[in-house]
Amino acid sequence: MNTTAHPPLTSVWRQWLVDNLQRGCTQESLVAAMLNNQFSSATATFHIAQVTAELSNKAPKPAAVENPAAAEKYRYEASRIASGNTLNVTDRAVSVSMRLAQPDIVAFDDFMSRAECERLIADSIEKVERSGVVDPETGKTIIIPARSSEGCYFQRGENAFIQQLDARISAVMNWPIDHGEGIQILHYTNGGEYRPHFDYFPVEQSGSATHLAKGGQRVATFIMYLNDVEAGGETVFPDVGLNIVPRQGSAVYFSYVNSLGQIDPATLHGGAPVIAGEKWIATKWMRQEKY
Ligand code: PD2
Ligand code: ZN
Repeated sequence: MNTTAHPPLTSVWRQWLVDNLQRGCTQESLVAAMLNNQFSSATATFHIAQVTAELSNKAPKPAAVENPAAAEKYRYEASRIASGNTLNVTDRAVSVSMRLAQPDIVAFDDFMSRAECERLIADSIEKVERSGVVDPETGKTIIIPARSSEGCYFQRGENAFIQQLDARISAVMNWPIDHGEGIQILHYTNGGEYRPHFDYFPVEQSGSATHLAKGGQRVATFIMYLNDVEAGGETVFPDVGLNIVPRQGSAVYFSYVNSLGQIDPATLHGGAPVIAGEKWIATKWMRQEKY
C-alpha cells in the first residue's frame, strides 16, 4: 500500500484508534465513525490496518524494570479476597461462587441487586452519549462526534450511589477505596467483543509511563455484570481455559501484581463476542498506590 497517498493521522485520531481497537471495536464500526469525520473509506481502512499491525507487534509482556524480582517467575500469594462462602461487606452479603488460585480469580453472585444494575445502566446511557477521548497532546478530554464510543466513567464517589458501590467493591477487593480508578462502564451490542489483553500497563511500553506516574501499576480488576446476556459475552481467560458467564448482579475479580511487584501474565483475559442480546459491564481497577 502506498503510504503517501493518505493524509497522516493526527495524534488524537491515532490514540482514538488505539483505544477502540484495544476495546475490540470492529473495523466496520471504526470506518463508519471515521467516514462521519471527513475520512475517505480508503484512508480510514489504511490507518486502521496500520495501527492494527503496530498493536499486534507490541504484545505486552511483563519486564524487569528497576525490580529484579520482575524477571522471575510470578510467585502466587494468598488471595486478597477474604475466606468464606458469604462475605458480609459494608451493606450487602455477597456470595462467592468460584475460586481459582493460579491465577487468582474469584467469582461472585449477588454482588449487586437488580435495581442497582438497572440504575447503573440507566445513568450510563446518558453519559455514553457524551463520552469522549483523551487528547494525548493536551491530556484534555475531547468529544469526537462519532458514534463508536461505547463506554463511560464515573468518577470515584461521583454521587451517593457510586460512593456506595465504590465502598462495597473496595471491601470485597480488600484494597483501599482511594487506590481505585473511577468505575468504567462498557456496553457491547451484538457481535461486540473485547479481545484478549492484560489490564496492567506493560512497563516496557513508553505509553505506560503516564499511566504509571499516577497511582502506580494496576493490581487487580473487578468486573460487574449489569445484565443477562442471551448468548455469548463470557469473560474468558484463555491461558487457563476459564469462561465466566455474565449474569445480572454477579462479578469476577482477578489480581495480577503481588507484594514483590511481580506481574502475572496468566491473567490474559477478554470479552467473548456477544452472540445474541447485549452486554453491560462495570469495571473497577485498583492501583498500587493512591490514585
Ligand atoms: O467484558 C468483559 O468481559 C471484559 C473482558 C476483558 C472486560 C474487561 N476485560 C475489562 O473491563 O478490562
Ligand atoms: Zn480487561
